[in-house]
Amino acid sequence: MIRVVSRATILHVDLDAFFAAVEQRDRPELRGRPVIVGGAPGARGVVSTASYEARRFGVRSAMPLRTAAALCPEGVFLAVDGAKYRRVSGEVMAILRRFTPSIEQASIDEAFLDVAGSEALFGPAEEIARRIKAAVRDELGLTISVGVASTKLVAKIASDLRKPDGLVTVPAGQEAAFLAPLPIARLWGVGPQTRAALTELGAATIGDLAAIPVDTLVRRLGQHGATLHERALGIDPSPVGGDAAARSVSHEHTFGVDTADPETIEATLLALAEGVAERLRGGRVRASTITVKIRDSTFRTVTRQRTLAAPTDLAEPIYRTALELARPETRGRRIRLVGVAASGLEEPAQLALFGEEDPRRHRAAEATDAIRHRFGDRAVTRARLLRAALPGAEDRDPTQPLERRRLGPRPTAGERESTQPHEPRRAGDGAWSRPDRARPTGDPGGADDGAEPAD
Ligand code: TTP
Ligand code: MG
Ligand code: MG
Repeated sequence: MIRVVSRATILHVDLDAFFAAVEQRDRPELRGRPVIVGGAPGARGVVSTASYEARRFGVRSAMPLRTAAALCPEGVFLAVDGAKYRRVSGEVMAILRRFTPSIEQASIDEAFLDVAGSEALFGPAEEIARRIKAAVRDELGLTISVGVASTKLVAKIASDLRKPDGLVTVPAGQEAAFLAPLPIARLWGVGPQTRAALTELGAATIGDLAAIPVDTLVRRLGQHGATLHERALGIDPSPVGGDAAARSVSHEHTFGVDTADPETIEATLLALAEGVAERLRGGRVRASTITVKIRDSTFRTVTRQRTLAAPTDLAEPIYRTALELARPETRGRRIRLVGVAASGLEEPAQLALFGEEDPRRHRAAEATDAIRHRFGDRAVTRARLLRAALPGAEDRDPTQPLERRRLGPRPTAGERESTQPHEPRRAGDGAWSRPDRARPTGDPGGADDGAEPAD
């Protein structure tokens, strides 16, 4: 195989135990103690993150707070202060921007940087990584872990390898050797179903996967098999600051009490759809793929996805689609959590390709956004939401600001079901699963690809 070996100039930066580290920084008495951010120990809801001290007790992100309290009775439980973490996140990103303009924020606490053009000024990529670590430590009192590699895929895996306060460089040409001993679950695009299929084929490590003939993988997993083969070798063509199609916007809501009431579930989906639409309009993008996430009282988590006929930034089509997707999954079940995500984002330049929706509806929606900004989210809401007494958009999902999360690319979309339990750590980008990269329009929607659950 011929391939151009590029240099290792891509950095992936990720803060260590971000929310908890901010709290420990601001409250020195918490340093060295097990800190669990997410809420009171007896509360419903889940752990956002835990300090490394708390992780020793087995506490993990997305674990129910009550489980965390049982595992770590001496833990210090703190509420999520979304506004503070967003502010600190902005400060970190500002430091990163001093080193290169080529930056792609991937979640609230991580970013990819391409420093190819900065080496003349700041030294080789690894030296830049050291400088960034020092700047974040000295100026913000936080530690980060950095991976340096020739592709985003490998840089991201590298940054996670020696946490906390890690720095791992994978020289160009050594990607496959670096990945070979690692478990396949580390790769983007290996959810529980794919993992099961690969295990059947005898692959436990990425090296095992790389050794399977591509034909075999394609026969078993379709086009996804071919992509996985490339990823196993460290090949990832996506550029830093890549296309909007790989980003998403999502909102989710955990009910105070599990509910089987269709009215409540529908009203919640509407509120979430409105929040998502508002953020799309705020980001001047439209989405072509809608995903719903449903978790029931047994913690069975399902995601369903559909590609729209035309991209949108309006609540109505998002809500309609979410409702259709959610209905079969919620009927007769007690529901704990619902989420709505929009992905396959397109910027206005691309939008000209699609028929414009009614411009008056857009103006009305934008006016609504303006009022929300002036008077708070609760000022404008529909009658049925008032009845349901739902939280405002800002309360719903404090971990998800209007940032553009980089999502692991997926080869195919379609409706799919995840297996339980929810596995947030592998995704690494927040409490919510990673919806897909948009399918090219024209690709029929709604098929179950069965290959890769969004978990
Ligand atoms: P992560 O970077 O995944 O985790 P982390 O920074 O807490 O720890 P690590 O050292 O392993 O990187 O997520 C960043 C923040 O996002 C995290 O501090 C809290 C929030 N988050 C959630 O709210 N829920 C989740 O399930 C996850 C994974 C993160
Ligand atoms: Mg982190
Ligand atoms: Mg992160």
